[in-house]
Amino acid sequence: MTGITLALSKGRIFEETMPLLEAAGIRPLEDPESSRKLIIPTERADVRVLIVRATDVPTYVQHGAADLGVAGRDVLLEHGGDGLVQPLDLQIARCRMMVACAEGFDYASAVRSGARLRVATKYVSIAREHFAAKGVHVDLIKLYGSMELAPLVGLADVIVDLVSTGGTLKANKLVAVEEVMPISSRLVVNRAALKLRRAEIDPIIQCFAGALAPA
Ligand code: PRT
Ligand code: MG
Repeated sequence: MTGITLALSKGRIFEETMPLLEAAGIRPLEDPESSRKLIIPTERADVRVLIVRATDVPTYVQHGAADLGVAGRDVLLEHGGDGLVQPLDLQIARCRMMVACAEGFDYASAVRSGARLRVATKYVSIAREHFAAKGVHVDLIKLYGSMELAPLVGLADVIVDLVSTGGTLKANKLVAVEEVMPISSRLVVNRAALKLRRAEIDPIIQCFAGALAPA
């Protein structure tokens, strides 16, 4: 098959990737927010965009259903990154992975006490590694959303979640107590495609690189 297929998620990643696509001369012909189409053609006849869930981007690229994609560092760490090359940190969709708890919870002494900590999160791998590195024993509780609820109803002592403005934590009377890592989105490329079709794929990576704001 010829042509380039790019996997993107709707919302902030699509919006923040748009200027980089422009730089590569790739203008999608429909807006994924209003269109129900999942395969969106672009002004370049040789490039199409797949609209997938943010957490599914690495899977499409790993299996070669898409050649390139844009995914958060959070999503890539949870996926594991098999079969993917990550040539660029695009510095978009930035936020921080944080440990947070209820306002009244004494996180520091809970950690010091050595008692097991109940941690609710969608990011089980990232949380496991974080607490293992600190030598804190945890019971991980996997959730798929609305993590903020867990400490409020006694499901967990703390959550590990993404924070950008802090508005969601504040609205639920939670406080961030520790940074796990800064998060931004990366360009990901199928490893085999990059080897076999470097002549087609390299120019796109170069256009993205050139369009990044100087650090
Ligand atoms: O929404 P959906 O369930 O379809 O998928 P998704 O949440 O995985 O996708 P999307 O588009 O919301 O997020 C895509 C990527 O954006 C993530 O993988 C992150 O790398 C990045 N990103 C940047 C964020 C945020 N900022 C962010 N604030 N992803 C999620 N959030 C959520 C956070 O989980 C929390 O619920 O926003 C809430 C906190 O926001 P503040 O502003 O109140 O702090
Ligand atoms: Mg979301």
